[in-house]
Amino acid sequence: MNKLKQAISIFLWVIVSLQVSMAQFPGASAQRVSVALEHGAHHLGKRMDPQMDTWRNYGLGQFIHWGLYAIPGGHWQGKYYPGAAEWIRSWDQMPHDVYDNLYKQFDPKKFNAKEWAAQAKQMGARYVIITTKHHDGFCIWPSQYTDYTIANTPYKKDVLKEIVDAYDAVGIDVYLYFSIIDWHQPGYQADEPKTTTEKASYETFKAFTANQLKELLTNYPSAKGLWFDGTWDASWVAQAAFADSLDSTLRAMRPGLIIGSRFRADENGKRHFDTNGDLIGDYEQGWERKLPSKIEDVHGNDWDCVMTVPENQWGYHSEWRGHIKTSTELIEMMALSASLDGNFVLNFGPDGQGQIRQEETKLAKEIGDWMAVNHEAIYDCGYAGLQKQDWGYFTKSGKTGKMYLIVFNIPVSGQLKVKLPSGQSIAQLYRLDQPGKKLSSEEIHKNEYLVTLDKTAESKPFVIVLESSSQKKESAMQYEKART
Ligand code: JFZ
Repeated sequence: MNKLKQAISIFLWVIVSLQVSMAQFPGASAQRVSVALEHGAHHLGKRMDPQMDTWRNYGLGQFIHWGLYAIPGGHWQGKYYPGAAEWIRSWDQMPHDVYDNLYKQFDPKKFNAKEWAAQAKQMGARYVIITTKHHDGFCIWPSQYTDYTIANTPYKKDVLKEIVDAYDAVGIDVYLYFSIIDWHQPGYQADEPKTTTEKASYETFKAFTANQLKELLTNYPSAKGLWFDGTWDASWVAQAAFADSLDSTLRAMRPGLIIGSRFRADENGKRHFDTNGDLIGDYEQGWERKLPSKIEDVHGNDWDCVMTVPENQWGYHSEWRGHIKTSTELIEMMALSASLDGNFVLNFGPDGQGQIRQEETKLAKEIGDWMAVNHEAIYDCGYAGLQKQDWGYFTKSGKTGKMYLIVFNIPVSGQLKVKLPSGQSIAQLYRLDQPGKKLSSEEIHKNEYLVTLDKTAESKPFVIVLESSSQKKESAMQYEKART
């Protein structure tokens, strides 16, 4: 009898402790094997606070790369630099001392932050990421920790403040891009410091970096997050403990602060995803000039895709070569991003005078004209949970539950296939650009429909709103199932 009691209590103990260990990882499978990490992910799964909710609902953002590299614009002494314009300092044809004196010429006479913000607003961007300091180390704000700043240019004024104020004024949230790599700062090095002198010197660089970041959050209190870059060097990857503590300091300064996966590595040098495969930071920052193709690719994480107009130019290059993306291609990338729970961020590289080039202005206008009619299918929208079809992308509003068909390819039949989850039927179907006019659909299998389009030629992608209903409608499909 005693033995039986003992067996029962051991059994109960095993059940209870199993449940406790599973409860620690909601959403994770019971077989999850994990090692204890001091500097790994701080949260498993998505952050669900209001700030992060705002972030995931932006849909469209603008990236701006602006700095000294805009002056040479991808050329030096008449020669074309084939790399990304903002990297020209690393070109063997460009003498470092020449580049490092460009700041004496930085005097953007045509710079008007309000015009940039108005253009971004018209495009439909709901956030902007601005390069406060790129790899060259030049600061577009008057940092007190270095002389290599806007304050020592002929322009003198705080360009970053002008930009933050202008975007704030039109209701576009500001995020600050910051490069850890700093080619100008003494103490910075790419390799792990080895000698005592190198180590001491790298310590000064770490202190400098922390000071600049705290300064940015202090001076620009409306900024919602930091977008880190230049974090792949061995020297920085080895700084897991320092970066983790800096991360906490910055978050303590600004509750709700948003930082992506490109800031700190874990203690084993794992970047973006820690040793256990969990995302470090608040969203995945690895979708650079590339896009996922299916929902499984994003592993349930928030993410943004940052995209250039030509193949790989971020800063101003006066001579774009190769394929230049059209507004239709960019709108398709934005639609795909929304359909897989991501934000799409389009890059702009203003020139040395502070002007946004005509090609970019034209694209912004075309995207904005499309967004003016169709933004409802992008903002606050995410994965619809429906099977992808060849005509384009489904999105679903997290606020209204409405679904959207963003159509890029019309089949020769003129009919679009839609498969709804079982128990759902189509209640309303209309185009966003013709809301008064209902579209017709035919049920061809259970929960599977063909939507018939008018036979009109389309030159732009368009959106069909699908309001579904879970009310049991008598299915038109009365056929008996084939017996096999
Ligand atoms: C970096 C910068 O070097 C570049 O100049 C630009 O600012 C861009 C936004 O970021 O370049 C990268 C960084 C990461 C990847 C590719 C280019 N990546 O993860 O594929």
